[in-house]
This record gives sequence, structure tokens and C-alpha cells, in this order.
Amino acid sequence: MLKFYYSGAPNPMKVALFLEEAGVPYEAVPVDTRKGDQHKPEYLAINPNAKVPAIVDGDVTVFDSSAILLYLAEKTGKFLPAKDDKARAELLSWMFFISSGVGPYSGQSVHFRNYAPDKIEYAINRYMYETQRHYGIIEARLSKQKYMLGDTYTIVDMNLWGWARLIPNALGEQYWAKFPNVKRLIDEISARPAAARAVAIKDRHKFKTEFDDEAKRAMFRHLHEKVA
Ligand SMILES: N[C@@H](CCC(=O)N[C@@H](CS)C(=O)NCC(=O)O)C(=O)O
Repeated sequence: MLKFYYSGAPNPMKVALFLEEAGVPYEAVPVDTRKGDQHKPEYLAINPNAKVPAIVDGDVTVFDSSAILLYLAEKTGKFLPAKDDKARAELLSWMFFISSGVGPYSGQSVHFRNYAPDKIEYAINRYMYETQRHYGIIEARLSKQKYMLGDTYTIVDMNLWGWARLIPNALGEQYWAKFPNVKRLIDEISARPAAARAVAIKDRHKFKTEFDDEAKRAMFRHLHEKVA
């Protein structure tokens, strides 16, 4: 059975949503990133980047959430747009836009707003600026169409859902008012039974909740290693 290496964080949750939506049988394997499981040699053999998610499907290993979504969608033939060059180009453009822009900028915005030991105004402003700029582009698109690729719910919407439901953490609760169409889509996806099941997966396992020194050492390794 497919093994899904996960935690309750945004990137694994996109994959959980797909697995639940598509009805793919899987075994959820917890990777407790606050305990440092991501750095264990057996996990690094699956994902050398020491992050979640990753999947092992028979003799196939895939890491990085967008790569996993594309792999699973192409394998199952589900949640993809029409099979023509134009639709595939749109699919790839928006998948990469989300994975190289929305995800990293949102993640850094959450970090500098909530976790950095010093509140660095320049860093907070830069990452919030870029995060809200990316959501502005998505808002403009969703003001003209129901889903990211038109009339059909696809992996691009699932990819967006992973991070956009955390807009309050990345930007602040008040930003929902700036992105009403992003909110419309995220609320619609969150109301789907598959999304509720995806979010509930993490209750099957006991993850560490404290963000103590062990967690910081595992997740913020730069705190203990000066490279600049
Ligand atoms: N580009 C990767 C990023 C994965 C990522 O940053 N995962 C986070 C959770 S959302 C993680 O594993 N954090 C633990 C750590 O940084 O040690 C993807 O899209 O899967």
C-alpha cells in the first residue's frame, strides 16, 4: 500500500486532500518534525530534503508536495484538466507558481512574523508584501472563474488550499477581506468531506505540540550553525 509520510503542516495536507478526494488507499506514516524525525537516515533515504511530505508507492518514491500531486493525478487520471497542450501549460504554470511562490513566501512570512527571535521589520514587510502580491494574482484570476483552471476542481486548487487556508497566519485575519474569491474557494474546499478527513489524519498519531528547544533545533537548524 502507498505510504504517505506526513505531518499536519500545509504541504503534507495538500497531498492528504488528494488522497482522500481520489480514494487512494494509503498508510499514513507520521514524521514528527518537532522531534527531528525528518533528519533520521531512514527518512533522508526517502526525502533527502528532510521535509514532509513524501510518498513511497511500490518502488517509486516522490517528495515535494507539487511533484506528489502531479504524480498522483497523472497516475490516477483524477483532478486534471483537459488533455491538450494549452490546458497542460496552464496546469504546470499554476502548479509551479504555487510551489515556487505562494508556498515559500507564505512560509517565510509565518516564520518572520511568528517565530524569528527578533522582529525584523524589513523581513516581515518583504515576505508579507510578496505573499499578499501572490494572493492578489490568484484573487484576480478567481474573480473571473470558479476554480484555478476554469470550471473544474483540480490539483491546482488543492495545492492552493494547503497554504491559503493559513492566510491568517501568513498575513493576518484582516487579509481575507482583500481576497474574497480566494476565501470563497478555500471555504468551498474546506467544506468538502475529503478535506475534513485530510485534516483529521493527524489525530491518528500523537505529534509533539511543544515548540521547545528540541523542536527549534530540528526545524531551525540555522540557529545553531552560522554560515553568514
Ligand atoms: N517544497 C516542499 C516544502 C516542504 C516543507 O517545507 N515542509 C515543511 C512542512 S509544511 C517541513 O517539513 N518542515 C519541517 C522542517 O523544516 O524541518 C514541498 O512543497 O513539499
